Amino acid sequence: MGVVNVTPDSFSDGGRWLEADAAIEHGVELLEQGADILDIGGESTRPGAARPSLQEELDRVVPVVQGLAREGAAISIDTMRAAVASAAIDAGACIVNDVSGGLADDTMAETVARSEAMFIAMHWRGHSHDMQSRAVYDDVVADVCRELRQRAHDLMAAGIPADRLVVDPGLGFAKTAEQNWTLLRHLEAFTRLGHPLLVGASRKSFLARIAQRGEEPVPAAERDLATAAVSVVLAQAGVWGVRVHDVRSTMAALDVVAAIEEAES
Ligand code: PMM
Repeated sequence: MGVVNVTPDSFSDGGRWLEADAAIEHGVELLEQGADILDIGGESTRPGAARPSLQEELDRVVPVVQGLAREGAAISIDTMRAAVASAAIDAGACIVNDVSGGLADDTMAETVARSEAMFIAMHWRGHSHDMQSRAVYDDVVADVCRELRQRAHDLMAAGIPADRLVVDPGLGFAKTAEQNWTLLRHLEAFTRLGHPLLVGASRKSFLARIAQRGEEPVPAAERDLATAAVSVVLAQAGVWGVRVHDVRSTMAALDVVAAIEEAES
């Protein structure tokens, strides 16, 4: 899954169209590099980020979904708003990726249930402005598993069939760096939940110490090698999907895993 973030800093009309065109071009590039799914998002979930209005989010993502659906891409819409999910499905999206797992908007589950879209439910404990204060667990693996199992149960009770539900442990969302590593060490606990598993580690701040050689943390744009290494671990654990910004490096990593799996035993 390749990430297409449409989160511009300026909102002039001209700028908006340029942003959409640039996002579509970027999405096409990710498809050429081997992405199976494009994840289009119009809201930044970085700690401290302000939420866009509903209208702003719609204006950002709908033209990009339409443009990339026309290219034949399988589109996932990364949103916490049912109205955005619904508009994106109408525009050609077949997956709704909700970092709140349906908790941020209580009409999300029924909206997805009424459609034919798949739903990705990520583990979430609250909006990004104060989420790191919620990174408190007795046992991070057991607690995240229990909360995700409960979420999957509630989403299925709201009408989303089990075979349309993907779960995600939500690396970096109300988790410290150490907790992210612990979750990656215990991926089997999540594959055992009985749903396909998606994991998003790409360029996250817990990777800032990987290959760090001086005082300075490794900047986000230089974390793709570490991300690709995590993709190897995820593929070997049998996940359904990896959500990454740089598709080329992760494709190389996944090709290595596939070549080893196909080699004579
Ligand atoms: N991470 C981000 C955004 N959306 N969706 C899922 N399912 N899982 C994630 O881990 C996830 C996500 C934040 O990453 P970005 O802002 O760097 O794209």
